[in-house]
Amino acid sequence: MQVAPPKTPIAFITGITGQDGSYLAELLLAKGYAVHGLVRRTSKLTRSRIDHLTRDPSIYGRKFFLHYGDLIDGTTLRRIFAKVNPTEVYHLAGQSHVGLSFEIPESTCEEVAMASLRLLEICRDQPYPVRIYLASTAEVFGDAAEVPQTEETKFRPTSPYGCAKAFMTQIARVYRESYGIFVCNGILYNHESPRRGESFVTRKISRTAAAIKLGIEDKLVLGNIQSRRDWGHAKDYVQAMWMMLQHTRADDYIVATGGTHSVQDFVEAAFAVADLPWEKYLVTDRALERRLEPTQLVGNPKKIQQNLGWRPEHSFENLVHEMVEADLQDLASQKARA
Ligand code: NAP
Ligand code: G4F
Repeated sequence: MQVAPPKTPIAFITGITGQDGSYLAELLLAKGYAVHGLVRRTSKLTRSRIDHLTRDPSIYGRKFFLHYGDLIDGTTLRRIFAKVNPTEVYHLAGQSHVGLSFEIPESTCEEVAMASLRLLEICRDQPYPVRIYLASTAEVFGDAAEVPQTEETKFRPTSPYGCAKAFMTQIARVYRESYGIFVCNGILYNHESPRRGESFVTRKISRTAAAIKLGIEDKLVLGNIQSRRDWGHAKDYVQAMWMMLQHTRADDYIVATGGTHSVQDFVEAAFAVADLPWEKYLVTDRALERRLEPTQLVGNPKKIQQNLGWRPEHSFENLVHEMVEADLQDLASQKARA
């Protein structure tokens, strides 16, 4: 038997400590949601991207709550769902590094593919309808069958990570069609910010440019600098996630800018912000190149623009500028404290 959902929207976010989870939590709190997040036990209590929320007594324990759990622990996830009774689930957690997925394919597939199925099964048993967002990716297109890609483009992943996300995206469609579950796949292209993990190329570049400027490092070592990506800003992309769950009909959407830049373009722009000659500091190392790279990942965002009215607010130049400035400030204050 289904019961009426609560009046205040209740969000449950997996991956709340990550780049997207932290921006999404801020967005939903500003919209009046009660926000619950899944966190893993770690040896340190600091969770840098959400510490400002847990340190605020007007928020933490009142409208912002954290629950210990892990994607591979279905019993605990089920217990959290029973306690929280979310109206919207944003499933963002999982191993998110494409290159690393070649080193740890089994755990990547367990976390990305099987854990998503586990969550869908739990949502199927909820006492009232729950809306689910799943974090799919451009990597499902891999060796892309067409350029730009649309929601109809064939999946041809080129990494274990892409394969696991392809399974997740397909199984969600099956659950939507066979059980009538309100589940949306956001097929997101690369999105970055000052909160981006330091092992991703944009943050590696912005951080190293800032470190060179401050005399902390003397070179930037990268793999394939001709690689191109469709880069947007994470703040714009979490807005798209929320919009998908507010629509009357569940569907899949590409979220992208529709344009690309090369890794070298990013280096040039970042070093220009730091006022440094990039050619002097950039070194390439073939050991950092991937076994297989996707070809020409660029998304066509027409469907989300037309159906949901989504428009990105940040430009590429604005993104690079914000990232380098943030790293300059952060490293300067670390240096001053040392
Ligand atoms: P991220 O910064 O790497 O964050 C990943 C999050 O998942 C972290 O909160 C991490 O927790 C959590 N996590 C990982 N394994 C877990 C497990 N076994 N149990 C519980 N939590 C676990 O990723 P992001 O950039 O925010 O991306 C969010 C999602 O979107 C990911 O699924 C990613 O694959 C997908 N995506 C990202 C992009 C992009 O360009 N950013 C594009 C397309 C799709 P810890 O803090 O404890 O490590
Ligand atoms: O920053 P990246 O590691 O991001 P990648 O592989 O595109 O994956 C990101 O975007 C996906 C969506 O399209 C997400 F699903 C995924 O979770 C993640 O957020 O690498 C970007 C490009 C690649 O071509 C890589 O080979 O940069 C190239 N690159 C060159 N040197 C490097 C480096 N990448 C990294 N991480 N480190 C380097 O030193």
